[in-house]
Amino acid sequence: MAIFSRSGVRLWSLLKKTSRLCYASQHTAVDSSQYVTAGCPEPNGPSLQTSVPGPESQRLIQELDKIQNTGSIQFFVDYAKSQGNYIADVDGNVMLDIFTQIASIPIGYNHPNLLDVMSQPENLSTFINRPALAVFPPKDWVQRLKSALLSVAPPGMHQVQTMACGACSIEHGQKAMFITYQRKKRGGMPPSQEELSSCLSNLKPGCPDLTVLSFSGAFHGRTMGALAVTHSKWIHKLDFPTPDWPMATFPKLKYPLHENERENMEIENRSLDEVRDKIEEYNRRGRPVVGCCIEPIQAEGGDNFASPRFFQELQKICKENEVVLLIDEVQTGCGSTGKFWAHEHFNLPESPDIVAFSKKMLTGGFYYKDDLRPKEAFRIFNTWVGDSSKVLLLEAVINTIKEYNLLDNVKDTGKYLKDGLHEMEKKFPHCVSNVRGLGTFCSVDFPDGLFRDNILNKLRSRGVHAGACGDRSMRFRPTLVFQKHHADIFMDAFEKTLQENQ
Ligand code: PSZ
Repeated sequence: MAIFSRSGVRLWSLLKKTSRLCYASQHTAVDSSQYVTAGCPEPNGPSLQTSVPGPESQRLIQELDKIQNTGSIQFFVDYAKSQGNYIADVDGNVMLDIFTQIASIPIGYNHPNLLDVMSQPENLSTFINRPALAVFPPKDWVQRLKSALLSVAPPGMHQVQTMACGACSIEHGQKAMFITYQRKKRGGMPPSQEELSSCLSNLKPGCPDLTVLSFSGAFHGRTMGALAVTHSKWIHKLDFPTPDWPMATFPKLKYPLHENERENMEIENRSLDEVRDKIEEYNRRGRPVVGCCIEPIQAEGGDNFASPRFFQELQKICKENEVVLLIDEVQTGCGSTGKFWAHEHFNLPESPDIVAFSKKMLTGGFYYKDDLRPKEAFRIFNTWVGDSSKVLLLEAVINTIKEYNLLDNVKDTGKYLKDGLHEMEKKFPHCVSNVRGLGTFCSVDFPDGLFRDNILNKLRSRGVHAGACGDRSMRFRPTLVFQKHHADIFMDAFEKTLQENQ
């Protein structure tokens, strides 16, 4: 654990005091300091006072509904009282959180190492004054980028661009593809006057008809370019005039993998053939494919995996066709698969061309190969281009991952979790199927979406907050400090729930 400054001790003891006050009135005594998980004190288990959402959450939802649509809100959270793997709501309920803000909490709620960053007087100006980073960076910016982002860069990637969120990172990664393609096409010549004027009216040749290939079931974000490569659900897409860009079928593997090797290989080969065909077709139509976006594991689309061989072949096709390969690690990055980047599981002969990140990385952004670096300033640009205070926190996250060997923890806990899920699959074969995962990035399928949603609700009434993905899957997106005893708490609630529902 980091050594506290005086103000750090104050902040932390305040947080502890308030948690004790809250827990004092509960039936199940929860001593916030009883367990310490990778340096983070947390309750010894879930404890529920009301159903979720409870009366206070419902009151707040009604209040908020006067101002905005609240259809997506599950419950209101007390973030000061949430600790480690446990999320506390405004009704005094404490739940084991295996969804973690849609996979975005790296080392648990209120980890002391993060509170410590907040409490260092020399860091305060970074939190208070949000800079326009591409114009007026703070004096320690280069050092911070090196000690945080570049220290975990995928091998062979030395350039990094921060951004605010995941979609924004994908969007600007695509711009890097387009800029590079056009620069090469011009062969070192500057853009013509016609290009400069036509681009202002969204017309050719300044706005060329370039395309980016993506996959069925993909999710890359909701801004226009990111949405054009997203194909998971209509709710993201309907009514928006996204361009007609090529889409290939993402392989849908059959489980268990070892019993379906030949068929899975054929499924993947069909996808790869489609990729080749789409590139050829769009190139022929004068709408060149300049980039390809893919998630290492399709998350929103239902936790769909493909083999390392598939990704190796895809990279080969991209290289043969001079297509820039963007691997979207927004949900998979930062350790939850047991390696820092999920694509490290694929043994690619060389790094992808662009790797996008956000969520657990706390800042959005992307790494890219030198060739994709824009020659002119202001081409990949906006006001904030990220947030330097998030990079400060990220540095503490990365140090904590190293300090507590959290990647090893993820591998160990992930194996334990997956073994437990296989047990459930054996015990309840009509309910649970397709157990899959890397590290703790695991998931299971249920017979249909209704069944799944019912299981998630019942789990929540047992104090476990889990998430859905795809049509009928439940996904595990715990923190990197999720351990075997947390997996036991989940498995106990899961088994009881399945017993009721079989
Ligand atoms: O409904 C939504 O907008 C959701 S639910 C989960 C996400 C978005 N995930 C975000 C995401 C992602 O999982 C991948 C693989 N790529 C890009 C994004 C977009 O990130 P944000 O949401 O930060 O723009």
